[in-house]
Amino acid sequence: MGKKALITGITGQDGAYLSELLLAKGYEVHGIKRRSSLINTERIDHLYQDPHVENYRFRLHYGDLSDSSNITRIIQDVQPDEIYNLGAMSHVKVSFEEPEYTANVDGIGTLRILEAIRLLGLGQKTRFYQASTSELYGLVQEIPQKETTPFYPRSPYAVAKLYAYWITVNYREAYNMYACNGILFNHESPLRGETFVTRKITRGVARIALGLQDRLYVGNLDAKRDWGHAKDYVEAMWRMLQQDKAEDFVVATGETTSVRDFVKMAFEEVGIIVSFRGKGEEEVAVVEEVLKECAVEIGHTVLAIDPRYYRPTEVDLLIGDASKAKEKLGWAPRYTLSELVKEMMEADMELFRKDLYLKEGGHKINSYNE
Ligand code: NDP
Ligand code: GDR
Repeated sequence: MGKKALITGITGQDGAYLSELLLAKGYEVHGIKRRSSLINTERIDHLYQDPHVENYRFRLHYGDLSDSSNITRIIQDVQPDEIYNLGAMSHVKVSFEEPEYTANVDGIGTLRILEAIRLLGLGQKTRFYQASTSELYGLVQEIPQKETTPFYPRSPYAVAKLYAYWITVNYREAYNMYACNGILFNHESPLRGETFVTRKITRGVARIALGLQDRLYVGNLDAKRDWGHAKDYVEAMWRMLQQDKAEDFVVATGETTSVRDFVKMAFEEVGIIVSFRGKGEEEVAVVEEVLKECAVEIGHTVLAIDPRYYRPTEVDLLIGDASKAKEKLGWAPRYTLSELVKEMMEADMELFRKDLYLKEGGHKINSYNE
């Protein structure tokens, strides 16, 4: 019999990649999905299995991290060997608009799972992974950031995740549970949510190159992030739960890049060379050269600032030191940033070529790009 895993946030970016990984390893995978008025399983639809077939190993349960009786019942039914708590209101900017909800789901939601494991008497059976984040480091205290770097959260999201981090440590120490935090730095992919900056950029650039959009509006171009590929990062999550002893680990590439440079790289992928002009809110990106056939002209402004995307408090610089993960988990990233950008751009070009085809056929296409 393979192991059983329960994943919260299975419909998200990491949930999809982790499900693929665990199914390939022979796990029975259970996931919690929220009821939604629209179908929200697009990222995992390829994993769907007919529940009537034999050896049915991928199961979804309706649930929500704000509902403790629901969480407890699912854990009781599934009796998982491993729980990966990936569910969260994961958008930093949105957390300033929904701080209380974010605290409930991202902070107390973690407690709800830990308490369920404890009260159901699964403390010595079920291993627990908490999706902690580099956002905990917030205001720069040390460069690069590692497991011992002090935390200084800068958003309601990060403060909620700080609670989740410490309650995980506390349950490990108080009840001798196998519970650990993966302090993951930003990780992206073609499955990344459309409103996070990398995906917003690759979508916007693809649409501009195809003539579906005139200009992209973003916020702070100076922010620097340590961006890796989500596929590499879910492998680290799994490895964290296979050790003799539960510990917390930083997972990062060790390289940092500004949002501005990410923009440049994305445009370069489609043969558009841009230069940045002006400062602050007046900064724009203008086309300098066009190396491949596409729908823009030299001198055109393809990107401008919209201060609406600024955050009340920003995290300026993240760069992680994953030496501990390398040493104890044997983990290292396989993707470079260039490979990541290339994969994301190819996927978004493919996606929007379909829109172009529809538009040329006289159909209305969606232009939403927040
Ligand atoms: P996504 O935003 O892509 O996915 C979040 C998941 O959580 C979705 O499945 C979402 O469901 C679910 N969810 C949201 N609210 C609730 C709720 N109230 N109850 C149950 N489930 C809920 O995030 P990622 O996959 O990128 O990230 C996974 C986790 O890792 C998150 O906890 C995130 O905070 C954390 N993290 C992410 C990093 C990254 O760079 N990606 C870095 C470090 C940490 P629905 O589809 O219905 O919205
Ligand atoms: P982040 O990711 O806040 O690091 O959280 P995001 O991609 O949203 O922002 C990264 C940086 O880009 C700047 N930025 C913009 N961001 C967005 N979303 N939209 C814009 O238009 C824009 N312009 C500039 C931001 O100000 C920021 O500095 C992600 C999430 O996945 C969290 O759940 C996770 O914990 C952390 O990564 C690690």
